Amino acid sequence: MARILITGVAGFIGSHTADHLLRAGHRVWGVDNLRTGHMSNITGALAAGLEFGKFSVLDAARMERLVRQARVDAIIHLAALVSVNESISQPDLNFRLNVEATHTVAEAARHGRVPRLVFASSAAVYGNTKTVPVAETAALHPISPYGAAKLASEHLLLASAASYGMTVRVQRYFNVFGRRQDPSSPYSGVISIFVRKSCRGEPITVFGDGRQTRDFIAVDDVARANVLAATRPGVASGVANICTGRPASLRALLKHLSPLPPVHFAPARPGDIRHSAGSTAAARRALGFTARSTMAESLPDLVRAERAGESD
Ligand code: UD2
Repeated sequence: MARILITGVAGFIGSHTADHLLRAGHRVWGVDNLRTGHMSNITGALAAGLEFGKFSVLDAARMERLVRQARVDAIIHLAALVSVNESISQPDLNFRLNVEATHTVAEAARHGRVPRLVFASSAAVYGNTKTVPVAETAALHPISPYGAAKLASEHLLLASAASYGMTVRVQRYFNVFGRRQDPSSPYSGVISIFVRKSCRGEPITVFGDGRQTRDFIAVDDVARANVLAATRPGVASGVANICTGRPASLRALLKHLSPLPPVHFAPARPGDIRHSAGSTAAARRALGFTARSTMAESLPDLVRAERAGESD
């Protein structure tokens, strides 16, 4: 069984990743400064043995101490500023939380001789790509400070891999959805927003004509991809999209909402991309990963959880 450290463990993706690792019998440490994460996300993980520390990954001394003491086999670095809009309004904070923090984690891994590091990157590194599905070899032209910081972090980590011999897996997540994604934030994913409003009978707003498509991937699939990247034997450094390869339109999403709340149409958001989907080949080849659940299969579970007022 492996010894794994998750940064950003109390966040949406971090908490699900911890649950999956613990269920598989691994030993898990987690850190989170609770800026956007919530302790309620890790109630189950704590009960299942998660060892939690509340501090920022920018605290280099504490990070290094923890990495040395826990003698971890892998770090899954998920701690980040996660909102594209916040990165635009606060570029300094974006730089600190999405670039400097990655460097601090990479240095803790180097000093602690951690053999493997898994990094949460994003489809935002591609920018307005015209190619669908987009492969990892496509041109990278991020159009937000967030996307630029994720790309800078990818380069820093892959250079660490080349210089110091650790294995680095870069995971480019597409549109992740599922339980514990905070729908009260205006920057939350469209699925969380629509599911909450549908359950409350509140009107929803579709920006644009609703024919735009996204590669929606369930958080359980993303957590499984993280577990594979951190624990699968014989994995080499590299980059992979974490996506389904099967895009769906907002209109298709509306068909699965029951009851369907009143729908308003508004002009498309500035900068909104029309179609987004990823190529799945690299993740299959490098990690043996294929997404299992579809949006249609996952939605009823999400609706049930929302109705029951469950946070997990
Ligand atoms: C996703 C990521 C973002 C960044 C970006 C890169 C999420 C939540 N966001 O943004 O972090 O990586 O991809 O390309 O995964 N919409 C509505 N009504 C609403 C909310 C959204 O019509 O109330 C539309 C929105 O205009 C867009 C689509 O739904 O066309 C998806 O929006 P989103 O905010 O869930 O995700 P996206 O792809 O803009």
